[in-house]
Amino acid sequence: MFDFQKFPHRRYNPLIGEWVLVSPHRLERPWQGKVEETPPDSQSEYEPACYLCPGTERAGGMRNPPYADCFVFDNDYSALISELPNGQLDIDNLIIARSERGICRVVCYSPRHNLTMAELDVLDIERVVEVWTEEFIRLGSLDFINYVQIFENKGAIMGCSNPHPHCQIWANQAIPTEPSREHESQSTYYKANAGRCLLCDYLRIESENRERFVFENEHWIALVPFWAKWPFETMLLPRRHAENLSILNKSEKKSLADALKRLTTRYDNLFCAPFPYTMGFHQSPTDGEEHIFWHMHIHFYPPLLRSANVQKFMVGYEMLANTQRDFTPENAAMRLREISENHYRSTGKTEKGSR
Ligand code: H2U
Ligand code: ZN
Repeated sequence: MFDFQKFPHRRYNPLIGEWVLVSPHRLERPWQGKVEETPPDSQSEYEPACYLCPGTERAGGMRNPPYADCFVFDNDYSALISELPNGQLDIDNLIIARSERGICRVVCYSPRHNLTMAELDVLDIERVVEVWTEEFIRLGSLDFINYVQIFENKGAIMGCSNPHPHCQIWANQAIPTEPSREHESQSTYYKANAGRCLLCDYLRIESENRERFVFENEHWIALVPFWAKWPFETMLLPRRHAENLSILNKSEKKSLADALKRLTTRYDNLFCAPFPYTMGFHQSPTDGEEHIFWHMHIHFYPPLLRSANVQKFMVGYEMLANTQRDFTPENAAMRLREISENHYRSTGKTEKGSR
């Protein structure tokens, strides 16, 4: 019997058709590389210099209203523009380009500058889920918007420009690369398996021994996917087959807010520090077609490896060959499962900056 917890092997990611190399035998590799500075924990509730706080001025002279819960606005530095002429370039099928229309939005989760998702009240997160849903429906219904990407960068090492709790929404004409790969895989699986859903089937297998489950609530399951490439990568999946946010009922949305709070709290507690990540939804396209094979989900891709200040780099072999990890996804799931759901900042523990 091959021991997958001990020896090198490759795992297949059926959602995007990629492999990850798992090397559990080299777990205790010494580290003399980059050490992140842990950011100070002592920001105030309101920062007059923050362009996302209520009442402050943004770039370009716009002033934020004195908002009380969520606040959404058009990104002042949008990567996409809604009104554009059509442009096409194709030279011998090798030099190819197309004009791209779209809209970029910024969503502030809360007027309070120094809170993260983990520290918001579940009721506040419910409001965020409501706003995501409204934005998804409104942007998705525009005729030139075929995909709505909701994502959050948290932490300076993930490129987040401001600790004020916020996310972004980029909505555009083309289906971007990652969702498009998932789209193809789920569609192909559905056709090849008499109309069964790839992720419903995956959840059924994972539910048998739950070794990669982190936790579950009434409507959502948080797990480390079998093919996780980031050390503590997780996925949040609705138990019920739902293509996108617009299909979720009230109880499923409440349950999602609960799951988001619990997962982000576990992350912060893992190294007793604000846990950086890129988080985002993958949902069915909004191109007006039927996408019954789509099972929505949320990915969390956190870069931390073994402490608040040692991160994993996706370089070298990862850039040139395929992604690789040392400790197994089962091991990561076990560690996340064992962690408390009471936030460390509320229990009086101090940050650990050490390795
Ligand atoms: P990130 O921290 O995830 O990059 O998000 C902040 C976004 O806020 C970023 O996309 C926008 C930036 O363009 N922004 C404004 O729209 N107005 C501002 O005054 C500053 C930043
Ligand atoms: Zn702020």
